[in-house]
Amino acid sequence: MNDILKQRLGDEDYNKLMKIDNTGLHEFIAKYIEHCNPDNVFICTDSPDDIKYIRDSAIKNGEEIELAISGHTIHFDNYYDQARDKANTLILTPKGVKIDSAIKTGDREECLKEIHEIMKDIMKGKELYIRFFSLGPTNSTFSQPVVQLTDSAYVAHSEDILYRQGYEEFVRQGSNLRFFKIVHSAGELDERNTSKNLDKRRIYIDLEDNIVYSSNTQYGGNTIGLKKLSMRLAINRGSKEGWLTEHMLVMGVHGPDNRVTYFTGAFPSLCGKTSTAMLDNETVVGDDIAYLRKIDGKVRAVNVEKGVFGIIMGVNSEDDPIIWKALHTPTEIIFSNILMTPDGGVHWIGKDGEIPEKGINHSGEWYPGKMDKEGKEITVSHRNARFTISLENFSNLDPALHDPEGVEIGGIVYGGRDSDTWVPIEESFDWIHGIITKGSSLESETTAATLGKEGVRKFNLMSNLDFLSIPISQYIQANIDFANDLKETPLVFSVNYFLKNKDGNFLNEKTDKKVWYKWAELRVNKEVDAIETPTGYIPEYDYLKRLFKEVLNKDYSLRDYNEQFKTRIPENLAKIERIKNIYETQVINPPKILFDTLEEQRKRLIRTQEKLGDYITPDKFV
Ligand code: SPV
Ligand code: MN
Repeated sequence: MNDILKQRLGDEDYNKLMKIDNTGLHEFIAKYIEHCNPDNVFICTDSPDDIKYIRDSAIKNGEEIELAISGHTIHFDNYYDQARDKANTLILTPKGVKIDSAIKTGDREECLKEIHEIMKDIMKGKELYIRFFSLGPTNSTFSQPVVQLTDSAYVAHSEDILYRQGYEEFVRQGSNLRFFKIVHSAGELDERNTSKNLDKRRIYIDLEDNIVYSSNTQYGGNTIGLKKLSMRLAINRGSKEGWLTEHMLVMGVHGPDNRVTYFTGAFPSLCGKTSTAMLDNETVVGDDIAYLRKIDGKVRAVNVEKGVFGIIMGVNSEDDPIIWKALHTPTEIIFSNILMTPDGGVHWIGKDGEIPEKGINHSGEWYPGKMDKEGKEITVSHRNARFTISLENFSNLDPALHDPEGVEIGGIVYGGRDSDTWVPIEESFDWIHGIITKGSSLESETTAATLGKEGVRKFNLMSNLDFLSIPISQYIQANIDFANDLKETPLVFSVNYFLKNKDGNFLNEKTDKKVWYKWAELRVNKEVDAIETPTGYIPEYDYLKRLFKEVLNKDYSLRDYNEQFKTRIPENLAKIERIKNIYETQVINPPKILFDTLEEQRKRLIRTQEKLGDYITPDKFV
């Protein structure tokens, strides 16, 4: 093994690697250097020179193009490689092991054979970049070290913006290291430097060896090893060790007298997660992935990342002032799959200003009205186009981002796209009621952005279904058990920004959510009463009215309140039936407490319906 490394690395990189005293790491690296067979290997120690080398390589390789503003670059993924590839992302399981049908699995032995065939000599003619990172803050019980092998300088560069550097941590821990391993290759590239062999795009997650393989793709969600790839490994590891990996934002909600109460929030993609994390009167710790642990009887959470890989569609100066400002600052930003204009400017769907007449986007040379091979009009940017930027560029960054202890969590929020059932905000009766009737019952409606019919509800428990690497029942049980022996249990809320009236118009304005979090913050601190309904606790009108005035300088009418906060019994009953049906037919061995909790809620709803009818305004419960 040492011979291979000496021979393939050259003196300088060999010495860099040997500073990390870990034979398992050396063996792993030697194995994949031999197997993938790159022309060069670069070991990144996170020194400014090494970081610059990676950044420069992305431009030299043509994976990124420099834009007019200093530090800004643009990257394009293949036109057909614009999102997470759910069909080819498999959790590898040993023969005979059955997991819920909602989690895609592959036979471990066969898939390992297949991916190794695909990756044989895949890096020929290319350079392999080897990088070390820490998921979560360094020097912390939360830290999970990761080694990334990739032949994409774009991926290695993105990770520099999004994750905490870890070479020093690897050196420090040496033989004690326990780390996740990622092997990625973009595969052969076409004339635009995008992955060419998309038919051989694979993302295979091997829980047994804690390795993720990713081939023939560049889109970040398939390739940035520390994001959704490591997330699946972490869900598995945490479930065995009593901590949680969640698809959650972390934010500081600011209460009276400079009090800050931290919340986590889970929302499916395109349901307001980033815009919630970015509320301009609160502070952001993270916008995508959180680890939660019990420390001294309290729940504490960290942001696994330190940057944002955010959706850019719709970002404009009025709705997203903080993001807008950051995106116009000369700082390190990678835009992906938007339009680059001839003068090195950029444009995307929903940006302020006119759509340019020409430029280059994810489809190549672009002009308004351009059609793709399928006869579909190509928009100025892809709907899933993104920006990659470090959180330090946001004016609402919370100072606790890098705290090794994480932040103490007072409340957990679950939200989806729901036009007719859940009220804008509601607190559950207790932890189990919240985990079952809110988290485990989360659904979200499809939008015009995705293929197929609009408004179809999709089940997505805890908004984490795409990333589960363990059976659903085990995941729910881990969430339930998480509250055992806590001295202080976070309150669990549901939110719904997407309620509509009969005419299909939204019942709330985008900014109303600011009020819901202020109310939740007061609830966590036991400073405000609430109204008990069959589905949970909701705000009182008088108090909300006050908050609307204070926070938004808006007069909140009783009519709006009643329309938004009435309990919709038929819709809630229908939802319980849907959720019960999913657990009965699609989930192996769901915990009994799930059905019991749903049944209790059903009975409360029926009793109320008999007394008060189908649609009940809050005053009837007082
Ligand atoms: C999401 O889709 O939930 C994302 C982007 O955060 S991705 O990296 O593709 O997962
Ligand atoms: Mn996400």
